[in-house]
Amino acid sequence: MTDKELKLKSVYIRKTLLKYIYKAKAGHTGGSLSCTDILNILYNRVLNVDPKDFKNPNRDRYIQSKGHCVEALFVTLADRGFFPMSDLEELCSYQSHYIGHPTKKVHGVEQNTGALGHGLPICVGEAIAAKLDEKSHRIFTLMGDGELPEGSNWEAFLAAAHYKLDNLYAILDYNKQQITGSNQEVMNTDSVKDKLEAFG
Ligand SMILES: Cc1ncc(C[n+]2csc(CCOP(=O)(O)OP(=O)(O)O)c2C)c(N)n1
Ligand SMILES: [Mg+2]
Repeated sequence: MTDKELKLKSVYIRKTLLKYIYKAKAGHTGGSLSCTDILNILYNRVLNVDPKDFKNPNRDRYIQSKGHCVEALFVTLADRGFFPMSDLEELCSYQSHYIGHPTKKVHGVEQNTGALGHGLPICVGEAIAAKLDEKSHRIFTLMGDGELPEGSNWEAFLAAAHYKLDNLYAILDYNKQQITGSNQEVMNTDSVKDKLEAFG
């Protein structure tokens, strides 16, 4: 896929997720729009995953820690062929698997997430397991900057550095906002860069 095609796909993903959030009258609009480019590039440039062979033990793992932004994930997965896009017509409807947070009942979702602060710790476990099994697949997580106040993340950062987990990729969607206001107002985490460097 060319850079231009990738850019156009981001536009398509944004338009599509807005359509389904509007239809469902539920969703996390800002956070999903914020991570669309990241998901697009992960699923169309970076991750070694195959919708037809999703359980392949050698696949790369992607666990979305900012689980509330599930609409961006669902649309990206559907576009990549994990399930028909039309499935999202039932987003957030009674008894649907396409609920407001990622669940493993949806083909292509690695892990149930949504309670913030769990994606990175799970990925640290996955990364250690891959090393023990002498596997070369990679582990990715996408975190929100508003979930950094969860203490579990900082234990996970410590462990990742301690065990030298070079197979682990923690991506931070550093949009300086969270649901109830700016990070400065809700919980100041400055300077994230200095803190992460200090944690190794
Ligand atoms: C443990 C926990 N506490 C509170 C919430 C409620 N909550 C959902 S999203 C959110 C803010 C997330 O902000 P951020 O991670 O920055 O996401 P983004 O800006 O990318 O949408 C909060 C507090 C939650 N899902 N889990
Ligand atoms: Mg944020």
